[in-house]
Amino acid sequence: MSAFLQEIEGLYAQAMEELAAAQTTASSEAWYAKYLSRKGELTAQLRGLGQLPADEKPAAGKRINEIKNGLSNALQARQATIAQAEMEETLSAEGIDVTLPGRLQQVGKLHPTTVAMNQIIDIFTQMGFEVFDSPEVETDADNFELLNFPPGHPAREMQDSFYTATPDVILRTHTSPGQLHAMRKYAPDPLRVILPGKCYRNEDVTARSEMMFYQVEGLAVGRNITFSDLKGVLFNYANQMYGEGRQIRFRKSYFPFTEPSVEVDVDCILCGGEGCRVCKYSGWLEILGAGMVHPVVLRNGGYDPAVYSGFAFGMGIERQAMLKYSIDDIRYFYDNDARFLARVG
Ligand code: FA5
Repeated sequence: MSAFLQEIEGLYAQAMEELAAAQTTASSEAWYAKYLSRKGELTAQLRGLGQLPADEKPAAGKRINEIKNGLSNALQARQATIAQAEMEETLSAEGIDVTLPGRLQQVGKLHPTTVAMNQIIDIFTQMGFEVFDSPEVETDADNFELLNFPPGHPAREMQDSFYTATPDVILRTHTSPGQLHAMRKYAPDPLRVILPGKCYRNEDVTARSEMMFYQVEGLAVGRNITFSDLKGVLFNYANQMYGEGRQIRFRKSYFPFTEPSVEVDVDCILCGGEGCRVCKYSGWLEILGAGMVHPVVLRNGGYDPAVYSGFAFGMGIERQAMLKYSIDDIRYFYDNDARFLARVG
């Protein structure tokens, strides 16, 4: 064997030995730079090929190419082994068990108030009610006075208001001022609307009461509307919302804008009517106020009370959701606890 071939065989053996000792990606790359790169030792040998006597060149050239291919293949195999070992080391250091199933992606849900509100809207729109938008900021006149609460009227005490910096402009305490907006738009035509939205009251926050809550108002005005129509609509609503056979009861009540006025209760589904914290141990949960639209309000809305009559109702959405989903404290609704939000819907 020529001296040249002896030298490159020695280089080959040495390179293979060093490659077998390389333990990291970085050391395998250094090995590549040392032997196979353009400035590497094997490339330098290739350049020396030109100096060989002509009869040695073919055999030497062939052997150098074989060695180069052998080293390239060996490098590829070594790097695959190193990458596998490095991955295993990282995985065991991070304590990941790759055989465990992956984590499910959390999908967002509608807020329980929105779920209940959509159900209520669906039930009433099926009965022919149209959704009517009305503002959250109202004048004292529309929130109270034109609904038959004169200034200083004791019924105003039922709804402590949040005032704005503008005199006589308040955050609405109920959705009832929307009745006036709807009547002004439709009078003298008949109307059947529901008005969903936020209300604000300066109240102590308890398990049953929030300072900000949602109501849905209902209003129907026409020539022959009677209290029986109101009862029929509310029975139908309660059966669809809470299931057939639900108990509801009408209690006489007072609102300045309806006459006669009632409050409607559903039997408490948290305690089955036996009495609990939510129903204040009465077995019943008040869900809405209702009545026949007061003649003064009809007139303020643009209808002649001698010709037209109407009924109205207003219900609290969170209270309905509490009943339907067995939620025993209204404060959960706006605490933003994702566990609560995931419960409904
Ligand atoms: C009213 O607000 C009347 N506007 C309802 C009405 C409309 C009567 C049309 C007649 C005709 P009341 O203050 O009772 O009434 O409230 C109605 C419903 O809103 C209550 O039954 C309750 O479900 C809900 N609600 C009232 N205050 C709060 C509160 N602080 N937090 C949560 N829900 C409340």
